[in-house]
Amino acid sequence: METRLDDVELDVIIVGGGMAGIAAAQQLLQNGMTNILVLEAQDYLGGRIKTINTEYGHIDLGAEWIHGQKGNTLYDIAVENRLVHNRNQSFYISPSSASIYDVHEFRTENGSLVNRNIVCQVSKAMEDLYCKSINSAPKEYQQDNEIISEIELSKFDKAISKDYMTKSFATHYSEGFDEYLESCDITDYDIQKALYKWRLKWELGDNCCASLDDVAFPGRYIMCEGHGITDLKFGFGSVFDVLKKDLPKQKVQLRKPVKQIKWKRNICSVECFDGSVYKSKHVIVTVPIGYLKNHMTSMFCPSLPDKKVHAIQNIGFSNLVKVFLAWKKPFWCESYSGVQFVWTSDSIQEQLQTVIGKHGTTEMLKVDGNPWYHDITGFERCTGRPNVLCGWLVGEGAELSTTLSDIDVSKVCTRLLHCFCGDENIPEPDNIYRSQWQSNQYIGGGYSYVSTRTQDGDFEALCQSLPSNQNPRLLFAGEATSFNFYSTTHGAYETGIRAAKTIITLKQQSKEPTINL
Ligand code: 6YU
Repeated sequence: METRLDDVELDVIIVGGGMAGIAAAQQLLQNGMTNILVLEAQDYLGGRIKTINTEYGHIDLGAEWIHGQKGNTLYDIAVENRLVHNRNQSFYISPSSASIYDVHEFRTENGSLVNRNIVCQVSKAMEDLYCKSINSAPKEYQQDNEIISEIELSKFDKAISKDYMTKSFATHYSEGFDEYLESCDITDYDIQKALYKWRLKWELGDNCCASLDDVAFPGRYIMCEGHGITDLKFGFGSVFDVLKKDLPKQKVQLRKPVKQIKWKRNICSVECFDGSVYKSKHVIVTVPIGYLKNHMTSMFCPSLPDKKVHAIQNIGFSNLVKVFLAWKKPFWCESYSGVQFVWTSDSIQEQLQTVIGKHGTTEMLKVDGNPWYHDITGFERCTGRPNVLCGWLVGEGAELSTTLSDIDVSKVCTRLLHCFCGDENIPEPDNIYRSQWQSNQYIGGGYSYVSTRTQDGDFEALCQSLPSNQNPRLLFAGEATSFNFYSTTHGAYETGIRAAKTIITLKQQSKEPTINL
């Protein structure tokens, strides 16, 4: 007779089968801890890594690139498995990053091309503003790339000084840019300001936030050395596949949303929404911070300590939408890499309204009175997929667009391309693929950022195991619990390894104390 997993006592249950969860599982298995189970709410593993294969090639609805190289294990895995695109190939297109200024066209809503010198000038001013502040950061902010243990985390939290991060991203940039503008040629003033506004939108996307007023500057994020963006031949799913390939099927249960975790005993009990109950010595929680924000009250018994609740509430977590448009036949030429939308006035609104109105759908231009499409930063080519353009919908627009249909979004995007490219003949795309992370009840948004609401001690409280770091029954992992690499897949990976190592070390030391309640 087969053993039912809900009858046995497990060593570790991992809640969530994204990057952090699978990294933890892999680490435990490699260290001989095989009595484990991953409970994943959805019908696939990967979480915010979701590569779909289409007739136009792969589409990454979530994570797409590896950020940084040196010290980034995911980069090493990708290289070892020959998954990385060769930058020197003629068809390689530099993907979206702050340096897209070098390759993309910047156009205004009238279709006019913005002078490249001005584009580069503004780009440099913005980069200088960013670097100036990073370089003045206290040393304690800079953790090396080594994975640290749960117990040592508090050491880093002490580095968070209120004086250092009270400024928001918005304030930092607006003060600095005003100063920069004063030194500029007055004739370029309007276009420089318009480019600056474009850059702020790009930052909304990079930070995945609804407002830059809420983002603490400069945050704690550190880029691993090497290229900031590594493009993958078959999408991010291919890197994830390498990690999950040694995970035996019976160690994973899909479609198993966890309802409640009872954690204040020697043995934790994990109850799923389908009524099944599993027991284990340790539970590693890797669900996204968006899910925790919405469910932390009912998910834990006893409730989480107030400090942890506040830390979860104070983390920034908002939305970002990727819009992929695909044509059977591209309308662009081989050397084209993309177009960025630089808005100089609102006049296009009327034009858009008239043209789209002919199809009887003008209401799609404004959701709740807001022109959501202003928050599309532009469209860019995707390496290896010659018929696809990818656009980024950021900030409030990302949130507003979730109520629109694919057809409506596709029509508005086509109209934007007509205006900004100055070409009325651009056909409507044959297909559209859109990420919808915010409306996914198990994710709830894009990725985390350090908010200006963050208080001293929040990071430590967020990561702290319960009932204590010395007796870790309930452990926390996932991208938001990475000190320097939050928001990324390698950050998530590192936290999964960290949680697993904590348990492995305890087991090796046979130091699993009993709690008597
Ligand atoms: C990266 C990139 N990238 C684009 C977009 C998004 C993200 N990221 P998971 O959510 O994966 O797993 C948790 C699981 O838990 C999940 O499967 C749930 O179903 C499950 N679950 C929930 N509730 C449950 C329950 N009750 N029971 C059981 N299971 C439950 N990262 O490295 N490169 O290109 C991008 C991008 C649109 C949405 C990204 C990128 C972020 C990563 O996707 C993300 O961090 C990890 O996958 C998370 O893994 P996890 O395991 O923690 O959670 C200055 C400064 C600013 C800093 N910014 C710098 C970098 C900006 C990053 N740029 C990203 C850009 C893109 C394109």
